[in-house]
Amino acid sequence: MQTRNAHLLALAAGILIAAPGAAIAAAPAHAVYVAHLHAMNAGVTKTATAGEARFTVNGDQLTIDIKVHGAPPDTVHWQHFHGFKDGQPASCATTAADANHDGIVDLIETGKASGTTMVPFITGPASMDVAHGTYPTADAHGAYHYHETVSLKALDAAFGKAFPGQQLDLAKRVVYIHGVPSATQLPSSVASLGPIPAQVTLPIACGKIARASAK
Ligand SMILES: [Cu+2]
Repeated sequence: MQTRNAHLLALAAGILIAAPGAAIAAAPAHAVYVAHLHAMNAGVTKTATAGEARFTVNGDQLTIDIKVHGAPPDTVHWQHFHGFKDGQPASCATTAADANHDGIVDLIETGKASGTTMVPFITGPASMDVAHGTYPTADAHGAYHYHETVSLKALDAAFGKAFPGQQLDLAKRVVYIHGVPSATQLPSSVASLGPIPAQVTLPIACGKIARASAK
């Protein structure tokens, strides 16, 4: 009986210790998050886009590293994290998301699994300028490396403005890489965002962000 009580006490103490830890976990001072990017719509790109997105939190600094290879070469690649405005966890859209059965999973069709476009990985992500930001261009071999460091406070503030009541919550988001050459022929059934050409927003890779380690 004594052992059992001691066990319960230890359990209660653990809960007490865990509670403030859980609050901190929402915005850890040091953490690494990784998304392994896998190809989508390879039937259109004729390549296998792959790579890794890595998010390193160090105090107020968030360093974003996105390494991509096998992407359509000499092409600008829009890239963002997507997620749900109500905080539910996003996942990458699969081929099952092809609602109109045109053989292509377009941006709009990713919405059910992945939510909406949230933070653009552009020069100066805190501007949150999805439509006009400067995105990376793949080289002649289809590779690029995006590297950007941003103030977490600034990005948090901009994010809260765009998505009231929401936090960055990286572990609930997915990274999308988009873009095929503008001359790529796509069926008219491939949907895009407003006036933005479908070639620009076509998803070519996705990866779910997960916490990799705590230091
Ligand atoms: Cu996107």
